[in-house]
Amino acid sequence: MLAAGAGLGLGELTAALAGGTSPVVGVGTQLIDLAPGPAKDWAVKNLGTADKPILVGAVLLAVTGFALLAGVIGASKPRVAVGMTIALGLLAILAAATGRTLAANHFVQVLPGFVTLLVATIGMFLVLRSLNLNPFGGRRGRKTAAAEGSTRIVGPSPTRPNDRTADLDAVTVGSGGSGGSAAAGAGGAESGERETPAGFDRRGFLVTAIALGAAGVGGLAVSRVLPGGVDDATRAAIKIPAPASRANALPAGVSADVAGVSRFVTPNKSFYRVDTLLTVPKVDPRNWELRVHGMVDRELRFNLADLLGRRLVERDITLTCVSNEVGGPYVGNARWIGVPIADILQEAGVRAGADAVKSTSVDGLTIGTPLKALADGRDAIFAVAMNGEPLPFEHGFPVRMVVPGLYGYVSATKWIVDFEVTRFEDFSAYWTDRGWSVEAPIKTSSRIDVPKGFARIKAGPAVAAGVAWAQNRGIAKVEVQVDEGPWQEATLALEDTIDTWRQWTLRWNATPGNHRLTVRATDADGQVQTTDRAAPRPNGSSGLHNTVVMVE
Ligand SMILES: Nc1nc2c(c(=O)[nH]1)N[C@H]1C(S)=C(S)[C@@H](COP(=O)(O)O)O[C@H]1N2
Ligand SMILES: [Mo]
Repeated sequence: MLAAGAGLGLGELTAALAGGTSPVVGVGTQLIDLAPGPAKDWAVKNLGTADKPILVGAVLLAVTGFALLAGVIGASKPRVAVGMTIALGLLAILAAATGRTLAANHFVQVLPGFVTLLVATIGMFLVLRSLNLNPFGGRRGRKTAAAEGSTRIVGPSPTRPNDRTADLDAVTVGSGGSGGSAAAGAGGAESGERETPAGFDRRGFLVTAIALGAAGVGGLAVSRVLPGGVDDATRAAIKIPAPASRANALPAGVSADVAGVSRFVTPNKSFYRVDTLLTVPKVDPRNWELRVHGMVDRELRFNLADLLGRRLVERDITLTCVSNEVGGPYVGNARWIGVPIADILQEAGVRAGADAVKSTSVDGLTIGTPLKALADGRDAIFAVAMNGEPLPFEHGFPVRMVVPGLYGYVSATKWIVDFEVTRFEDFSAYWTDRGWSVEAPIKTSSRIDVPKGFARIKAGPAVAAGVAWAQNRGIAKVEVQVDEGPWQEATLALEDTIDTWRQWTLRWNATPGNHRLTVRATDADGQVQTTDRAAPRPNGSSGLHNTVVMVE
């Protein structure tokens, strides 16, 4: 048990430090994969979310039993015990090598199993040797000669200075302080050893046992308190399969050719970020799982490999934060790849009466989304990639929701782990508890990027440009007003999709003096952006963006 414990402890530590499959989780996952359907259904139904710890506990129990058996057999057949230990290690390696794997590097994948094999085997060998059951020596171990003259080892014995047991007891005597207690200690040791086999290396056994115990407990403890999470190389190495349905190639005409206007595709590095976390979760994709449950006919669970193996779609979708002030920066457009949420809902089978989804991120934050927005044909997805790479950690790696037309706080759950079909009346989400609306479709909005506020420009022909968005409806028209003049229709850049923002430009004749430019958009439903000023809370800012320029 000491040998197996040390192997598992250091195996877990390796998994935590280097990545790769944890021996216990690897074997457990294989058991899940190999379990027949009815057994899985039973576990899901009767054990619920406790199924994971129960499975891990069962694996540990089995390992303990196996190790115990190896130990008992080892007393008479030490080689068999070493063989059984090797078999245990090989099982860990086999589970890692054949399990669902996301690591690009197979060596790292099996490294923890290999460490378990090595440490457990060496540990078993050392324990056996210290018990004078050297599995490879035909003759007795190194202590035999020293013990030969006596059928048992006695206490402190100045006549045998080479005996390590004697040394140990000599130290006990020396540090005992009073002769009485030292004598008692030595006497106890003496009586305790009457039954031990000839050549039993007590100190060797103790040192080995303590070392193996420390390796097991220490390795396990350290692996649990390590900061955890994966490094960026692991994230970047995940291969996103080619989507079954590609986004349209971007026509050059989606970008207004004006310096200073927002880039049509927002680079990941400059994409706005809104969440409640001080440290970005670095979810290990090997341990990640999404649970789909609630008012469904079938509870479903997906790991990342499962999702990557499904039908993927690639879509350009503009995200907006409800906290964005008029003219503010919390809007960005990216090319996402993901699994259509509608596919998953259909597979799970939504029960009558459900009207919402409560999704939960790895940090426990909850978001409520109207069910109809996930199943009305729009491209709501479980996104796995953003602008050609796996999701950046800050943007929800490994999987987040993206729903065109809804503000992020009611739809864009990053680091998602739980997806529960339910009813709005049965829960309240994180932001709803903080004074934001339960439902929040994105308001038709527009922004002036050029000129910047209070810019100085030369009199004469000038250009204004910016972006407008009304995701899931589309932008039909953008107009600009100079001072109190008539609304002038801006030139719209090509539309990518109705779910993306749209760029606009207006050429105007700048006359000396200060001028105010105001912009308004009309969505494809014909709704003109409202002039009513509203603060972001509770369901998004409204009102028209304007910019003052100084013309010289
Ligand atoms: N887990 C989690 N997901 C979250 C949030 C959060 O705080 N935690 N914020 C939401 C909000 S308010 C917005 S606007 C978007 C922002 O996504 P981004 O940071 O990738 O731009 O994520 C949404 N998803
Ligand atoms: Mo947001």
